[in-house]
Amino acid sequence: MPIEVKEKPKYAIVAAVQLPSVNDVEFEASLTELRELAKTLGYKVVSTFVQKRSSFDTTAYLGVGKRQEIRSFVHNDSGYIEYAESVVNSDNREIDVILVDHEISPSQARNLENEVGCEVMDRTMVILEIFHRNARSRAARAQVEIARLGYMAPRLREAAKLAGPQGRQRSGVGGRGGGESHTELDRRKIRDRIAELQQEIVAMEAERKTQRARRQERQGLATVALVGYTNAGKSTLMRALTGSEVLVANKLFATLDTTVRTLYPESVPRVLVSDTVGFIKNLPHGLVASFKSTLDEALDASLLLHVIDASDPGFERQLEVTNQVLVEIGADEVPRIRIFNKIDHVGDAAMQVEHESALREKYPDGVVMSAIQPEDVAQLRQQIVAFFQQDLVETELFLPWTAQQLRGGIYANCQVLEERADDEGAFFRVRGEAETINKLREQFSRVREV
Ligand SMILES: Nc1nc2c(ncn2[C@@H]2O[C@H](COP(=O)(O)OP(=O)(O)OP(=O)(O)O)[C@@H](O)[C@H]2O)c(=O)[nH]1
Ligand SMILES: [Mg+2]
Repeated sequence: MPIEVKEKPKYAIVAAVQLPSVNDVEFEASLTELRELAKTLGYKVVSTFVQKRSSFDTTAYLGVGKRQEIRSFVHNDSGYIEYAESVVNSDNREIDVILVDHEISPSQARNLENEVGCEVMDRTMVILEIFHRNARSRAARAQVEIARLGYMAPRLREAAKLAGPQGRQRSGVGGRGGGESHTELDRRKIRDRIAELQQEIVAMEAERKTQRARRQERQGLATVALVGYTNAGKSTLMRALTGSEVLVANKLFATLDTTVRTLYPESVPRVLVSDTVGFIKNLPHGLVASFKSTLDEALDASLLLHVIDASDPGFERQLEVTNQVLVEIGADEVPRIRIFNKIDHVGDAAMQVEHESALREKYPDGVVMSAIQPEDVAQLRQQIVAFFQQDLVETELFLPWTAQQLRGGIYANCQVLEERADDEGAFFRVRGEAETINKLREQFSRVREV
């Protein structure tokens, strides 16, 4: 059941175990990201509880002492102030949820929930919830629902236990109530529903493939896909490059569907740009699988624009995550341009210059820019067009006066460098894709034969 955001403020606390393999910087970055994710869901994070451990506690993720500390905080026990002065729930806020920065097992979640007396959501659940809210199209909705059901299935039994003999429904995890038979029934329903959704997706995919094939047939194969970490500025750049109105929002996972638009002003060859779903560290596995089809767009592209938020202190880690996902979906062979975006958002002017030169040194092939600077966008557009013009050929076409109705086709598909005429017809010196030019020649000769 989705959690309503609008009614009253929702308060959350964040809790995490720091394993020995994770350094402080990484650990902090991950916590910051979880807080961002929480904000996207409409939560106000009032406190963070961390604990260094060699491994997660098998019963309830956090150690017993930390659990008690959180319980006291949630219940605002008076003794708590002496216990840990640094974090006091002084405004006596009612904590709605504890967000845990790892994926934890169903029984760990249940035990923690029981012990601290407050709903627990793990990182996976948080991300699934955001995807669930942001999914718009039928395909995205179906994909998210499959991932959610897959996550929920093993948790049903735990939810039933938590609900107790009365079988009252609990929020969050989505249990239906007590009793084995109910759980089994629910599980079967989930399996059936997943199968049904998968069939729907297969059908939608076939449809999408046909559309894509038609599009490519019509417009050649010049396709670019914007990929990268969530909130990097992909949709902003998409808008700027295509003059279209795609959704831009300062929240995580604003885009869940792939949209396709033409590069604007139009170029020869015409270039199609697609925006894709953002990546994130530890993207739940169910979601990677679900969004594979959406990301196929990236696989099919001739060029990837890997957008990186250069103003984020953790940008290198984010860059790495995107690289990994691209390997996972088999798109690591596609040529790509790295775009270090939001340079305008880095500190003051001096810091921008310094950051930019450091980036240029480390990534000589990368582009350092700002999606909100029209000159930067124009330059990037030029670079994209140049990429696709590498393979263009320059040649001459002759169009007899009797076939002048085809003149528009030349202008629509090629860059006309020169046009001159004689008694028989018109000569065009053109630059275009070899395949397109051959098609035009075929057309001309057919007309002549008629
Ligand atoms: N200052 C600055 N802000 C930018 C720039 N590019 C994007 N933004 C802002 O960054 C936020 C995220 O931008 P989006 O374009 O929605 O990011 P996205 O990569 O599509 O994000 P998801 O769809 O969530 O994966 C928005 O608030 C944008 O206005 C930039 O070059 N400079
Ligand atoms: Mg977007």
